[in-house]
Amino acid sequence: MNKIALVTGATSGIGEATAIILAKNNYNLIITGRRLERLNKLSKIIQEKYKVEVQILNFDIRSNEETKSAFYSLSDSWQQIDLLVNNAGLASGLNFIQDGDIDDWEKMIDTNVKGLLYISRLIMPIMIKRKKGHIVNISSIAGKETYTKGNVYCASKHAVESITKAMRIDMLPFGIKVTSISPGMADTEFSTVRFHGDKKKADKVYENTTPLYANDIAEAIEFAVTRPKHVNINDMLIMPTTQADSNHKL
Ligand code: NDP
Ligand code: 8X3
Repeated sequence: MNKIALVTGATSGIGEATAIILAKNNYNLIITGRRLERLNKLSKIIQEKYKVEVQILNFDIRSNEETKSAFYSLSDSWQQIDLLVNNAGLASGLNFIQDGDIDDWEKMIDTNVKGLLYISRLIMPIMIKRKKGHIVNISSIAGKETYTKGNVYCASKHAVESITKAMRIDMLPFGIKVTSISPGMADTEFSTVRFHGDKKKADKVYENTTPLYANDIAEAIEFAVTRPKHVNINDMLIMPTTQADSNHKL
């Protein structure tokens, strides 16, 4: 029987690349996000190419009600999730904290922190009951450092780091693995979303440099989830060769 992985935010970037690499590793997949057309397209590609089964959950992870009703729409056998990849997340805006937009702050905290908690709260008890499972949380270099104008995004990813450590401690008795993956600059839709759809401004972030690509992070996740039962990868910080830290980039 194939294992089951649920990947949040699989409609683009790191989540999409992760869903594909997990399908290559014979996982049956539950893919989530708000853009249904993209989920349908990805599901079709994955099923045709990798011959695994796919379920789509189309919901906004900022809503606990939507998250619960999407999750409980799964059959009992699909709820037996072996791997949860908490990837859905975003930066919204890039302003000094004193000029911050409250709507941007709420989007980031509600998605990156509360959304991650909502879906995890549904799946952790199932993993505990089965005494197995693996949770991979996508943090960031922004969860380890704070940079100019990064304020609330960095705070949300610092929270992810802390939640990851808490999960590892509280689920230690049940044999559940918990991994944190922290990418540096990766060329996805991330900057377009951060700049509220301004693609020109987003493209400038990746101009004249060689950033990470989504697949680089998917490969790191693949490594973490294919270790033997007795090995847990606690933490991976993955940077482009052109970036030393948040403040030093070529
Ligand atoms: P993308 O913008 O390409 O992908 C973000 C994904 O999150 C999309 O699938 C989006 O789906 C989903 N998402 C966002 N908001 C919601 C929501 N309210 N409900 C459900 N799903 C949502 O960016 P990345 O692939 O780069 O980002 C993935 C993760 O990686 C994020 O957590 C990000 O913080 C982190 N990260 C990114 C880095 C980068 O430089 N790119 C570096 C470090 C970390 P949809 O819009 O369809 O709902
Ligand atoms: C995304 C990378 O450096 O923009 O988490 O915070 S960064």
